[in-house]
Amino acid sequence: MNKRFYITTAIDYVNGRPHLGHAYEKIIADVIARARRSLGQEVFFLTGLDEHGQKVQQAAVTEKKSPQVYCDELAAEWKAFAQKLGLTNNDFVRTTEPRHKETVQACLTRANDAGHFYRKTYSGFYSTREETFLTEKDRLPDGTFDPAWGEVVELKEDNYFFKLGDHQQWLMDYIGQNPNFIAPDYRRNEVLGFLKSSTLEDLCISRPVSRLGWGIPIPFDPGYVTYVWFDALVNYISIPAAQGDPTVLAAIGKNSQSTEQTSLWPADVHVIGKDILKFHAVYWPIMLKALGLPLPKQILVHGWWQKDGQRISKSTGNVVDPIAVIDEWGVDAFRFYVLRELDIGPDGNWTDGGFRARYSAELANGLGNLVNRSLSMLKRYRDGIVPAKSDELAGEAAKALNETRSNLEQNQLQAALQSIQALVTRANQYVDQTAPFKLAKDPAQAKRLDEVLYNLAETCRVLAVLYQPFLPGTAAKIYDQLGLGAAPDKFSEAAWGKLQPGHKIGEPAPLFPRKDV
Ligand code: ME8
Repeated sequence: MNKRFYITTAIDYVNGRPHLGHAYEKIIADVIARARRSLGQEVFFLTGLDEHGQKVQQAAVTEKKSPQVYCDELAAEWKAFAQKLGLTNNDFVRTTEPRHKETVQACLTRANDAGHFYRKTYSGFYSTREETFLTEKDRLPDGTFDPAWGEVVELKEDNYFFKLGDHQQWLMDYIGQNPNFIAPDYRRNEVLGFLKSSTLEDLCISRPVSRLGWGIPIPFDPGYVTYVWFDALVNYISIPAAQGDPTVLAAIGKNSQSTEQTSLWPADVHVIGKDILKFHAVYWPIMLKALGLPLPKQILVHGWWQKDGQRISKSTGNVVDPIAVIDEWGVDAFRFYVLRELDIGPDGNWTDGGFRARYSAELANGLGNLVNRSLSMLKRYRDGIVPAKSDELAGEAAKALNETRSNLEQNQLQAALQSIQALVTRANQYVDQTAPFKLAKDPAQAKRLDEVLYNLAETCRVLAVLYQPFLPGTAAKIYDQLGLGAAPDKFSEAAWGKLQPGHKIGEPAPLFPRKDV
């Protein structure tokens, strides 16, 4: 049984509406998943929803619905959203599903039996909005708490705590010895800095049922439910357990209920946003260590989008609605823009003008124009029949292929797009330099025209394969217009010279209609 390349995203809070940030993260993961498949790996891509907690409970009460009905309705919208983005996830986890809850409870039992938890009385301040306990360190200089915490209440209650502090030195050593564990580098340094400068406080992992009913019951104390993060993070192993992953099943002491065994754990990449870095790079590794499980290979941390230089916010109306953009411009244009504009790491800024400018310059006039004029000329001058092979652009195509492969293997998606675009630019230049429309007027230049037309058609084919993880619909259209039956989803097909002389291409049609803007 081969271990599959296992990639996950953060699971979104079900009670928000899908926005640009959610879409961006899921597209990053989808492109990596598709790229790995194209490179010949077996992939398992997981995304889903985080459905427990106080906010969901409150929202359901406000709408006079049971929390489960409320979640079920919203989950349908989120699943439709995943489809709209063209995601190729292999599973979709909802934390209210029995298969997830069982694993959370098994993990709690294991960790408790191994002595990782203790119960103590907590008294102090609690932020209801963020569902978290606050300490003196969270106070502002004037003694109050930041309004971002929402209502802060004083509490005195018994809870279960997870001994994080015992593992601080181990975690620092691990991060130090595994430079690729947290990417990009500056996020790794941020975690190391935090671990070096502060002592980890033990993590409260429970909430009394009397205060929060909408959660997973703690198996060894029915008076409590699990704190949301201990529930949410476990999705990364609960789905492998449900898929029969032997490593996870052995760690939680369960037998496979699935007929098939799929080896997934450890995850290869957890794609997450910068705000949840501490949960993934500090709490999660320690939870895994307590369960005797290996750590994920990489936590890949992306930045946050703003719109017009301001925080995206429902209350101020400063939002980008991915569905509206996709309906107007197509899903590939949306996928292209977010990955081309923003590297994985820094924060980005969406402007409608910036989106239109890239659409027009890079998609309509760049790739779209190249494919359309190349195939239209082949159709017009050679009746759509591919002429004899020629390899004038083979060197440039090979360069794009090698650079793209290397970038994809390192999850450098923006750099991969730049390498591919360099080939588009070169091929458009080649059209201008060789002027096939002039060659066509001179019968003595027939052989030269054949060469040019072959180079252009073959470059379009190579581009379809290279772009496929990013622009799956467009890549399929290019193959279709080339009259090629198979899907352009195998990277090895990007090798030069696979387009056969004598083959008849299909009908050219614009890929990215120009818009008057
Ligand atoms: O944090 N730009 O859920 P969530 C880019 N349920 N990314 C953004 C963003 C923005 N403006 N806003 C949010 C949660 N995100 C938890 C996760 S994982 C076990 C549990 C990203 O719906 C954010 O950084 O608030 C996170 O990675 C993801 O969207 C889900 O955020």
